[in-house]
Amino acid sequence: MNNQNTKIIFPQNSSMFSNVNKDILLSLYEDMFLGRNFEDMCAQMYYRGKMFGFVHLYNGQEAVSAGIIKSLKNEDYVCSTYRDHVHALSKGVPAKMVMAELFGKETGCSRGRGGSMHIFSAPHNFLGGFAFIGEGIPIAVGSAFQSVYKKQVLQNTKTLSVTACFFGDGTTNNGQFFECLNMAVLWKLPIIFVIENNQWAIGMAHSRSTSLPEIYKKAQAFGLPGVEVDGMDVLAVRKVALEAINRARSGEGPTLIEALTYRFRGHSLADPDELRSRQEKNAWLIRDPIKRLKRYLIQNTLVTIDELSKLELKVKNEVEDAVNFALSSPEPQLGDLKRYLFAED
Ligand SMILES: Cc1ncc(C[n+]2csc(CCOP(=O)(O)OP(=O)(O)O)c2C)c(N)n1
Ligand SMILES: [Mg+2]
Repeated sequence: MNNQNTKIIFPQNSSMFSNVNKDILLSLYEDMFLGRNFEDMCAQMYYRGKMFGFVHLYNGQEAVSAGIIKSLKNEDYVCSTYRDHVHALSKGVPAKMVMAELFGKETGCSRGRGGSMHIFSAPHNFLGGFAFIGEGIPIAVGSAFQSVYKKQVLQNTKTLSVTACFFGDGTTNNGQFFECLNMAVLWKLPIIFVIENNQWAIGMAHSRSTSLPEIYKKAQAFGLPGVEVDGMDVLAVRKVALEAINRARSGEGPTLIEALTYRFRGHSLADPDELRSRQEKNAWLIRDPIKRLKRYLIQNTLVTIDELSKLELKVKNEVEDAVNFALSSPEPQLGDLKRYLFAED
């Protein structure tokens, strides 16, 4: 079937010997470990009937979220897709508020009205959560535009905020992608387009659906830097992220980053995942970004197994607490059915 046409591209570069301090290494590990555990817990809760609708998990892609978002500042913005839980966690939205949102509870970050595909948090500059593919790209361009406007026209900020806009390989075949690249370059916007090329768009292999499979090369037509990075290597992602963020913040304009990655689960929890070959899945599974960082940390005696075990236990407790919080939280009131449709004074 599709598998015969699927070409597996593994990036050659590895950053594993770069100089990153221990606190940062641990925070990257913690963030990826939280993302993985949170998503595994979601699968459990979904199959127990605790959450409804479509739920798209992020397993396998954690190095992209951690490498990019952990390099941003609090005042920077993140715009996501329907595969959004882990992006929100990396941006600092508390696990319990994301979990409660997935349970449809009033204490969720979108007050239980959004669910899995519409995670949103104004205090964390987390712009969502969008069910339509490509829907977030113009929103992210707007976010980058307001930052420039505030600085240059209103003169009320000292530095530019950067917006990181995430989307998938399949989405790059949509029109908004090209329109937004054009505007971002034209106006030198402080934005990073992060393409998570996980090789598939539901059951459509990337190489069968696009004219030029190397997405980063499409940047050239619009005149912005296009960078390909190993999306299973958090330190490699972090390195290109920092360069792109510096560029954006100093007013030099946008960068396109194509992170080569893979999702370890089906497209959504409703997908039996029968289209991708076992051979292809295994080839990517051995490149698991979390195990890879762990190996690197231990082999280079940067941390002890004890330190990592403590961190892992802390994260597992955080995810347990998130479930208990979501379970014990109230449902939205029926009388509030129409609330939040419009802004309140
Ligand atoms: C405008 C629009 N068209 C079609 C869909 C149906 N759809 C949902 S996910 C998806 C594939 C997207 O693949 P990709 O961008 O690679 O993201 P991934 O799921 O791999 O993270 C499609 C076509 C949609 N949600 N929105
Ligand atoms: Mg994809």
